[in-house]
Amino acid sequence: MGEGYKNFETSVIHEGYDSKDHLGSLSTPIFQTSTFTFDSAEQGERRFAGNEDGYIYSRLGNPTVKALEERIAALEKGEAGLAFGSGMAAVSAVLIALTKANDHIVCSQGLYGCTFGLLKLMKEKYNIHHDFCAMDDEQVLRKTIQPNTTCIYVETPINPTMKVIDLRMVAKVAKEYGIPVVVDNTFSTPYLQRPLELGCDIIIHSATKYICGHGDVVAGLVVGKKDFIQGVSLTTQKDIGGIISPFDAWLLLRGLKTLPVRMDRHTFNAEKLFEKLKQHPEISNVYYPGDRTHPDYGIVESQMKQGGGLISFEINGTKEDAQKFLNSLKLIKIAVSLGDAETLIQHPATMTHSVIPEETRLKMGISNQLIRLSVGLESWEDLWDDIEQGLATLGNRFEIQI
Ligand code: LCS
Repeated sequence: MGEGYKNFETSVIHEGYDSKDHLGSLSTPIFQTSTFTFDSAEQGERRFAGNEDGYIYSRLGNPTVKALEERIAALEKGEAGLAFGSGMAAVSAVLIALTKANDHIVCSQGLYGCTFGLLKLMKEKYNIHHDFCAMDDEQVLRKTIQPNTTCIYVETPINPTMKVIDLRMVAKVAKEYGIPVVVDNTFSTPYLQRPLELGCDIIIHSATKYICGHGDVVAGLVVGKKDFIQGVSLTTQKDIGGIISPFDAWLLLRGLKTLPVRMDRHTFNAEKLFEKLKQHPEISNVYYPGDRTHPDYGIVESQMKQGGGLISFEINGTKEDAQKFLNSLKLIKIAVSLGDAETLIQHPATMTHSVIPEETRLKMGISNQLIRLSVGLESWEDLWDDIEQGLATLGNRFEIQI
């Protein structure tokens, strides 16, 4: 469980590492090694048998990676953590660990496109079915759970629709059936939301996003009970092999140190832009968890510290209008990914969620006019100037009808 520092802002900097253990090095050393030497053949035997602590080979564990794993576990208030080479390596390791052929998964009504792709693959290859559920009604959730359901898989806020799910309610229902709740906490980070404290069981992150914060690493993290994490570490991670490199683990440890400061600024900027976007005539709908007028704001208030840095909105027009708006931006970059210092914008229907068949995608609330904005750390005024000039290029479209 780590040192147990009282405050998050201290844990992000100190958990999982003590300079006294490393010749006083303030920064965590990068153990850039594939393997570890044994003092004797017998020691090698003891390590492989699990009778002696110590490192063997970097796919099975590495000190730099371990510091990251201990830090994320402490931040999520979990027993243990595990780092992966991508968010999808983390998602697939967890889902494969929790299922066998012919099982069933209940999912939130909306998932990142590649998670959707993985579920499709699991269905086609192993007959592991899934059902989507809005999870806004306890009874409907109970009805969606089957005798062979082995987990509930939730994103909240959901990428990219920003819908939120009441995690306490989902955890309560799951307990009745004795099945674990997996939460993809990528959008919130443990600074804004800690699902384990709300009764959920397993956390997944695409650490590529806010945890890294600088757009230079692809990585994933999982947090959960010690036994579960050890099981994943010795099976779906060890034998499938989606591990993180020591250098990338080091970059994540560095990024984490500023997570609270960055999240406060992302949220500050997003709140400013949300207010502006809401009032603009070229925009029909704006979706932001920090929207105090939204009927689900009560859920947000009860489980999130702030609304975060992501906003989605619908252009009052067509897919082509949405693309024209993106093309007109000068400061904001057209790119998938999120959580970076740079503000990024993308069109989910043709980019991150394009693998989802149109009918299912529309049911999830991902229209052809929907745009996702990952609000960065720049001056919000400069960002708004850019958005405003971009929206102005769409002007006068309705004049013909007057
Ligand atoms: N979970 C969520 C909620 C995500 O948004 C992503 C990636 C993943 C898992 C997978 O993580 P990765 O393997 O990329 O580290 N989301 C992306 C997005 O919205 N734009 O680009 C990638």
